[in-house]
Amino acid sequence: MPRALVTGITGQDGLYLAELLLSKNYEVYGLLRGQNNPKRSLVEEVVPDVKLLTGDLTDLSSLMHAFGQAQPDEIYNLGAISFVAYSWENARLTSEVTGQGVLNVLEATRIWCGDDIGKVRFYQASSSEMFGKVQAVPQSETTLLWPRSPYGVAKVFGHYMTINYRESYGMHASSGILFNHESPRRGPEFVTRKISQAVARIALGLQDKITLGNLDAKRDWGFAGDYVEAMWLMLQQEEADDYVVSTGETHSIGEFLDIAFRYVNIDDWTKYVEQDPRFFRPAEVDLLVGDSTKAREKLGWTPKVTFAELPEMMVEADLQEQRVLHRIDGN
Ligand code: NDP
Ligand code: GDR
Repeated sequence: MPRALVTGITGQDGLYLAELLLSKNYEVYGLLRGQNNPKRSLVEEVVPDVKLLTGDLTDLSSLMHAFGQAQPDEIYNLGAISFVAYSWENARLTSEVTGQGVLNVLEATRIWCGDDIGKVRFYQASSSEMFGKVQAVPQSETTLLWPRSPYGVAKVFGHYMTINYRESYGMHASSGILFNHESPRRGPEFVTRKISQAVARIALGLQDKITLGNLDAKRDWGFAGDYVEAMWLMLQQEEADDYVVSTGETHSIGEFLDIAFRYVNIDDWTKYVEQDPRFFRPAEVDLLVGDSTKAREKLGWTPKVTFAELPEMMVEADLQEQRVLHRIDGN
């Protein structure tokens, strides 16, 4: 039975990846931080077969201890401070967790492997935010990086450290440059979930409006369940490498709003949406669209959920959640 250790187990991707690995008969270990993590019960409910270990990306000795217990064949480093807006307010912390945290996991892997560097395969969750002020359209593995936030800068550090450990030590270390991916499990601070939750609540009469920032930004949005499959595929390859994972389509926040509101029979969303400078960013990433030819050709990966299905899936899930929360009859 192969063994996997997943950091960021409480996050959106951690849960989908754990489900995927368990379905493939892996023994899955998840790294949980904090002495009383409020998301422990969620993990226990969604993926009860995952074995939880405590540790923090900023604490090398806690990672070494987790490695000793999990004895992993594969390590998926998904843990990070992942909210871009928050990274300006907590730049140093972001650099320590999202940047240097990667170095800690790589170093723990190297030390734990000892003379047998080939015994572990490593995945790093890199990000399209590294392209920031894009230098080419669409963006591929060779596009020049130009991060626009402390989060993006920290991810660039982690990305190049991963490549460096591959080149320096011959480690099977791959970096997935994933474009935005969403789901009903997306944190409510991210724009898609903020919208789907608000649309559900507006439709049920629980909320009057939603306040957003820049509606013109364009993103290449896919479904998280599809994207974790690409992570797993990367670690099944003979050679470690870097891959862009994306749909190849780009859409504005406005288009996401169109579909989400239409799902609850509201054709004109303008009277429900306000903009507030609070939600604008000091430096914006205006347009992201990925070229995932390499992942499609080498990994045989392809996204299944379309852009149009994504807001509908998320609004539907939020309608159900809000109905349960507020004891509203669904009929
Ligand atoms: P989430 O924000 O949902 O999850 C982040 C995870 O990191 C949580 O489990 C969180 O734990 C954990 N974490 C935070 N700080 C620490 C720490 N100090 N030590 C250990 N763990 C920590 O992110 P996603 O699931 O959406 O993303 C997974 C990874 O992929 C992240 O690295 C993200 O940056 C990256 N990524 C995501 C994309 C996306 O569109 N979703 C696109 C490209 C990259 P806790 O719950 O305890 O806070
Ligand atoms: P992003 O996701 O920054 O792309 O990072 P987010 O959903 O936060 O923002 C997307 C775009 O929407 C605009 N926006 C708003 N964003 C939020 N959160 N809240 C608002 O009210 C709002 N109004 C407009 C933003 O300005 C931005 O342009 C995500 C994270 O998952 C990262 O960890 C990951 O690396 C990248 O995707 C790829």
